Amino acid sequence: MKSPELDRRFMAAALSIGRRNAGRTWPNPSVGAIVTRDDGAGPTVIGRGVTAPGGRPHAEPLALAEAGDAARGATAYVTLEPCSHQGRTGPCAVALRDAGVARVVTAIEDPNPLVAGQGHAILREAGIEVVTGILAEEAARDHAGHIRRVRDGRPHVRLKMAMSSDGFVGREGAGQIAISSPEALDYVHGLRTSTDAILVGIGTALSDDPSLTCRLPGLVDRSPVRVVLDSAGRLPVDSKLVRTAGDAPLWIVTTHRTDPALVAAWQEKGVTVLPVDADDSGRVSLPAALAAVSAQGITSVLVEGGPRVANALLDADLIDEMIFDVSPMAIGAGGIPAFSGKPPEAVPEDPRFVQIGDRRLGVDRVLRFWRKER
Ligand code: AOF
Ligand code: ZN
Repeated sequence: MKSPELDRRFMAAALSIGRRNAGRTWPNPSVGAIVTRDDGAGPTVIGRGVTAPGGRPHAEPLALAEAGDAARGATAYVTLEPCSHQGRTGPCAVALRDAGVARVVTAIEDPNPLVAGQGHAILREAGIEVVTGILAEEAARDHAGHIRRVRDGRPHVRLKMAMSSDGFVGREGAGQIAISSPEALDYVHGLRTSTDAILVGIGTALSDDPSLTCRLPGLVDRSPVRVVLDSAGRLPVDSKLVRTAGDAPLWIVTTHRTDPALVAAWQEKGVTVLPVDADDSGRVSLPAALAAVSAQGITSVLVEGGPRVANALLDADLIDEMIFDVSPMAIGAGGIPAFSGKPPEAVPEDPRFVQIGDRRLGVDRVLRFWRKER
């Protein structure tokens, strides 16, 4: 039995399996694959796979291994076109062909120039039925980081901001104010685990002295790479970020003018230092910083502050996704706007984005916006 409705259901299952390793497969996308077989009573899942942490093995050989000999004549659902290039192991398209799969359903083509349609071609040439484009929009969102990195040499930039009902992220001189509900905070820690890297500006690093690790019980080992933009080399060696460089990777993006003695002291603590060009104002050039992080393999970054970095990224048109955690509390006089220099209501109305989410987490409302394809 074969129907577009069934294809969508099984692709939805493959997408949800693929999401399991989001944030830990870089430089590769976290792909999901399932194998189904119909022995007369309707199709049943006989194999599942998700790209392994670190990016290998790919999803398809894992799903095929679980299916075993039953893969012969079966249908495979893969969230991304199976690869056609020779890696440490053979191409996934060849593995599917050699396993005797009769039908392959994919969500989107792999834009990686090493693949770019050739995976589908290998399958079709072998006489396998190939259907593509099933739940393509969802898959393009899940694989946004991979697509962005391959096409533009930068990661998918996801901005998260916790703000008061009147659009402020804090109050002048008040230090860190607790804005998020506990439920929203758990959600943010979940975002950290599903993004490759988390990025903050030096202003936030100095004022909050954050650790930026994922502290959901049992998920500490899933902390993302932490990236600090520090143009002039101001992050102290005794900051929490540097002190925890042994627990979760810490990368400092700085300019070439930073004191070599400080660079050496950071490196001694296990920090990876990425020197990039400065822009006209002497700060780290944002496109150069994102390119440097992408060159290391990072496909997605979560920007968690502060207002200066957020504004600079928005002005440079480098934000792909925005998540606003809006608390019912008001801050009022002396409030620091979420985007320095912009009125609080200006951002959700930004025509460059479409709203794709609105949910309640405890007393907070979490709004999600996605960059329109331009
Ligand atoms: C697949 N299945 O599960 C993933 C794929 O460096 P390699 O050899 O591991 O290849 C990485 C590329 O393979 C990556 O850039 C992307 O194009 C594709 N990822 N392909 O068939 C998978 N993760
Ligand atoms: Zn592959």
